[in-house]
Amino acid sequence: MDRVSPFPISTRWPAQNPRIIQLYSVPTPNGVKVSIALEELGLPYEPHFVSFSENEQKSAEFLSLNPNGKIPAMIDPDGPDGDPVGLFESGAILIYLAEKTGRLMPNEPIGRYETIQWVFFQVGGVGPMFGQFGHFFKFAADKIAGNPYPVERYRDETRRLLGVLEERLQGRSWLMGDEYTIADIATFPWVRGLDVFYKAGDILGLEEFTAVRDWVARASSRPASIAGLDVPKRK
Ligand SMILES: N[C@@H](CCC(=O)N[C@@H](CS)C(=O)NCC(=O)O)C(=O)O
Repeated sequence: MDRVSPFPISTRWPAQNPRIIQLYSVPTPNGVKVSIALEELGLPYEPHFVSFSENEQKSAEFLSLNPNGKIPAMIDPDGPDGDPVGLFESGAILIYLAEKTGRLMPNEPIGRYETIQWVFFQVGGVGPMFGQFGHFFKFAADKIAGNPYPVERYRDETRRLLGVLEERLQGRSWLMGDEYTIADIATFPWVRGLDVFYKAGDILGLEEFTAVRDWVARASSRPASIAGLDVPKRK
């Protein structure tokens, strides 16, 4: 038997090529972190689209790989010691891919921990706070009509986090300096999404964050980003 079939998720999303990484995702800021990293690393992978409109992320097959019912999730049939490994949480997946390949993260210990620190900053701060901002500003605006508090709260926190990134990027091309790492890959899709998905450039005053804007433009224009930003294709 191949090494992907034992994972129940493969009954709903069968692997065409079970010898390569299987990615279960949607092209959202969390999902594209993994496709962009895989493209940067040149690792072959098979993307599977998980339909939110059909609530597939909460299906029994998906929950068998990620009990938290959120994309992205991944199976590497060629994991540590050649054994297959299934993973969820984008930050854990990015660290795994960096360590598997010895790329996209400095090898020396302090640089490695600093990179992981910025990945956690994204996963614990940028993602949840920007996500709440987008929820109230765009997706649930009708539910809070007449109450400015939710948008103001998350707008202020989003701007504060952008300020942290702006400061970090002074004199640096990337979050870790000269080296493009998983910290950039984790973070830039979320900042890009403020404009592209939420159309919130004005309310957030995005033009003030010049170093952040230049960094997003640099990261977005990398060939791997262009290739990974639309994966898996929406059905
Ligand atoms: N901390 C998780 C967050 C994942 C997450 O929030 N994924 C969203 C899409 S961006 C999702 O699957 N939402 C569907 C749902 O909550 O049902 C990670 O970084 O992987």
